Amino acid sequence: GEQGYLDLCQYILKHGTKKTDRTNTGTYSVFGQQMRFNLSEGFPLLTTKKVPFRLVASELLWFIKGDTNIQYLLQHNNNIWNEWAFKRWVESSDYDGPDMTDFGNRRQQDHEFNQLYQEQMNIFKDKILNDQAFAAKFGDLGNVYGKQWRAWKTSQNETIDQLKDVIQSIRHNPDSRRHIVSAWNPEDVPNMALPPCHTLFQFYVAEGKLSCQLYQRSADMFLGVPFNIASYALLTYLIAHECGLEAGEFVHTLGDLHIYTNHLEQVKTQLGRHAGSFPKLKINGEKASVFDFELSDFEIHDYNPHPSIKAPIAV
Ligand code: THF
Repeated sequence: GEQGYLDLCQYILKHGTKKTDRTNTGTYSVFGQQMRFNLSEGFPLLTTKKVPFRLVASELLWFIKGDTNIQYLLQHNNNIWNEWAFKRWVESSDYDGPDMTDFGNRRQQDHEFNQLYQEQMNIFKDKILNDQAFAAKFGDLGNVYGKQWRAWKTSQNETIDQLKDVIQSIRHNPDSRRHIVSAWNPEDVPNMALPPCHTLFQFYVAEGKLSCQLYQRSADMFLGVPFNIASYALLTYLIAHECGLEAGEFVHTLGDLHIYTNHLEQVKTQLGRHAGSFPKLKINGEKASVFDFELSDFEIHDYNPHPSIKAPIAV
């Protein structure tokens, strides 16, 4: 449960190695840990800070659609992937605004620069929403999750719909040990704005329950992981619903798990809070297929979290 998450954060603070990283932020990091969430006890949306379920759900629906363009996210007022598309624009020859090199770090250190950045980001978002040609060119993150899940390109130029296939295999051959979806496509990694952090997941059926295990190669414990837990829990509930199963466990296996150096105060605040009980997820029973769900088909009940805690995302 939530205590497993809090214990891992505590463990990193105590035993983590200080490491540099791609984003030049710095992290405290450990390698190889696991959390388990019993989905029949509730929906694992952390209570020690408010986790915005609406953003988790719209991101998951975006993956399920096979979409890789942030336009859909922006249409749903979801800004969590903006920086990675923005980066491609400001590094392109089409961009003629003020220099945005290393904007992720500079916007935190330099107030004047942050205002310039916000202006350019607003221009960018406006163009993604209102200029289709621009959105097609700069809204796309490349062959990220949605592409690999729904349309993995083979060497024979065919496509594999891993998500559809795994649902078929859960329905028709529940005892199989091959219920796997991989987002890690080595040939395609160079064509992604960001190589997938949640790399591979497997389903398991026993006693009428569907469980899911995720291998996450890189885990931003404070900002990303609470989203990732809720996202895979929701996916498990949806697939269980389609397959006539109950939701079992979500097992979350982490590779490089880390706390960014500019999240330390936030993590300490969170660790000082008491975890409550998890909320309940209600899904619209009239929808049968995973591919038919919309945001309005999900409701979270009895969610009483501590207040949200703001932190900067490392880009
Ligand atoms: N990059 C990094 N550094 N960490 C990540 O967790 C991460 N992701 C995705 C891609 N790159 C990553 C993006 N996922 C937030 C949450 C998840 C994200 C990105 C950002 C975030 O800022 N959450 C805020 C609320 C934001 C809002 O309200 O708009 C929060 O308080 O939870 C890992 O999948």
